Amino acid sequence: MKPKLDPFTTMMDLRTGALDPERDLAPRRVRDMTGYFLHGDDADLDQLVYEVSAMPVEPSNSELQSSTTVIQPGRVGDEYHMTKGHFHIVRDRSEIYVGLRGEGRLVMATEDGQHWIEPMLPGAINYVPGGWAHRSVNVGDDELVFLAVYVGDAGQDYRTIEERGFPVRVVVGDDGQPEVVDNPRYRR
Ligand code: S6P
Ligand code: ZN
Repeated sequence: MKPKLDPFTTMMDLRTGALDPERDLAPRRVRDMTGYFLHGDDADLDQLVYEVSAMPVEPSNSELQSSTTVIQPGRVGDEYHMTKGHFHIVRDRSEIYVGLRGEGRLVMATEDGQHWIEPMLPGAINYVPGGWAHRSVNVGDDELVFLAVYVGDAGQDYRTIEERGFPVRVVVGDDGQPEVVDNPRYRR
């Protein structure tokens, strides 16, 4: 076969996730996440929640997509900063996350309402099988940084999560530690 791409290398700062050369950077602020946090009404709309930096590769199933995500420490109401979370549009497409910095929780859920939580930390390789929606939550005082690698044609379905939410939320408990509680707004 005739190759479609020339090989290339991107340098990643293992502490900050910064890519060199810089890639497209997508910031997500509280204003971009209306409806995602249960108690988000009084939040500062300019507050930066996370940024994603993705490699420029076409979205086909013969490629691997990759990106780094940096989630700022902080909360909106009682909920820790988190990504929007999504199913893959092509539902059976899988993904791995490699933890680089900080402490997080990877919240996963199936369409029939099961949920599953894995720890995110430097050196952890989290496997997200096809069929599991995934959301990363920064429960620490530092940035949460991780590398994601996924099947090229996976695509991101945000609408299902916007409509139904995740079955659980990760909140700060009375003892100041992260706690997983049911999401009263979850719709299966
Ligand atoms: C893509 C992969 C990650 C996320 C990123 C931000 O399939 O799971 O690159 O896009 O962590 O999360 P979200 O939910 O805003 O896409
Ligand atoms: Zn994904």
